[in-house]
Amino acid sequence: MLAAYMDVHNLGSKPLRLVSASSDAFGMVELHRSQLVNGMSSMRPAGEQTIAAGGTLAIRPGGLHWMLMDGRRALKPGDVAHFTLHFADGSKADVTAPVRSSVPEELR
Ligand SMILES: [Cu+2]
Repeated sequence: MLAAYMDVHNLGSKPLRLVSASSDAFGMVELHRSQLVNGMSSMRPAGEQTIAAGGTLAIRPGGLHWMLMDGRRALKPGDVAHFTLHFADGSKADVTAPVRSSVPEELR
């Protein structure tokens, strides 16, 4: 199972609404939220997220993750995957993410 993690900073002066993401490497990218229910980890679609002006949306283990589905090519550590974040105001942000076999220490 593959997931993507990142911090999304809103450097603007207005709230930003993160609507979706797309990728060259995956047919479907969905924002999920992990939660503990009766000691069992589960996840569900998180929906759109609003990032306050100057704020940061942390997409990190234990909270939010991009669920990566419908892989279009084989990925191995050292490869990169490209993502485009789509915002409600029509703006986009390009993200290049290194492929790793486990979550790096600085994101835990
Ligand atoms: Cu998930």
